[in-house]
Amino acid sequence: MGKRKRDCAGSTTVAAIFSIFLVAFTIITVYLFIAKPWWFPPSITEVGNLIDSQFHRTLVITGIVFVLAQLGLAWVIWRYRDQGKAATYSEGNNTMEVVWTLATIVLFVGLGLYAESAWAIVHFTPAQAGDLQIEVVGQQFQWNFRYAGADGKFGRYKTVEQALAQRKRGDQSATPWQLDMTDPDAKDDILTPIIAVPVNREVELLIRSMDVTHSFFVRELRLKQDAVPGMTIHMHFTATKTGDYELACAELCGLGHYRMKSTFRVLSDADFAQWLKDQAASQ
Ligand SMILES: [Cu+2]
Repeated sequence: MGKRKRDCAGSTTVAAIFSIFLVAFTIITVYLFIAKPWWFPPSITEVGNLIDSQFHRTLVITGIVFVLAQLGLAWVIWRYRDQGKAATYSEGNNTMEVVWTLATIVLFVGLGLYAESAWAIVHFTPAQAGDLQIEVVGQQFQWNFRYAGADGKFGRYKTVEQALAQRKRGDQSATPWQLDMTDPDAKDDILTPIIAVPVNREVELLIRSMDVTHSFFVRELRLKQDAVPGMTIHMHFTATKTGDYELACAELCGLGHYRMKSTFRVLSDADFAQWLKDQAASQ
């Protein structure tokens, strides 16, 4: 009888370990989000600031839910630990089911509506007239950029027929992604391996791809856009801080994907004009 009583006395250890672990885990997680030892680089666009504010709003709301849920779980584990009695069970509570389902819907839809304006500025509002257009072409495994030059017009690329005819004549390097130099608009186009933009001026990218899907991603712009073969996708922004930033391909595009990087450079007006002049001279 005495032995059986000891068997049924219940256990505090397992419940204590689990509860303490959950509380410690919650405190460490919250600390990492507040102290921010690892965080995004600062945004350099107004849209980026809007996105960051939205991110923080979402993080605060979901953070509060997270903390309450983890502490609640720790409390339940401790409160209903094995106390040597027969277990009771509940078959659920419809009111609570309805309440937390509705609360989740309100939260998600609300945050979505709140974020809509930041999304719309980039995706539904066209760029202003007179912005600086730059063509971006993704290719396994590099980025190519093109500026329209003094005439402000992008020249034609070779047609497939032109490239094929050139190949027949023995020039095996001919492809339809080379400028057609018989087009006067193409003569002053400037091709570059890195992209530079003037600070505080609206830039419109025309994003294309030669082969597979790539993705134009600069963390500081808070923008990421796929480059899709056969399409020209427009994206616009105004960078507000000079500096050199990393441009990466954010779409797994083949074995060399990891080295598909370039530099995104934001320059003052004078530096940009000089840079473009240097690039033109080296064509
Ligand atoms: Cu790529």
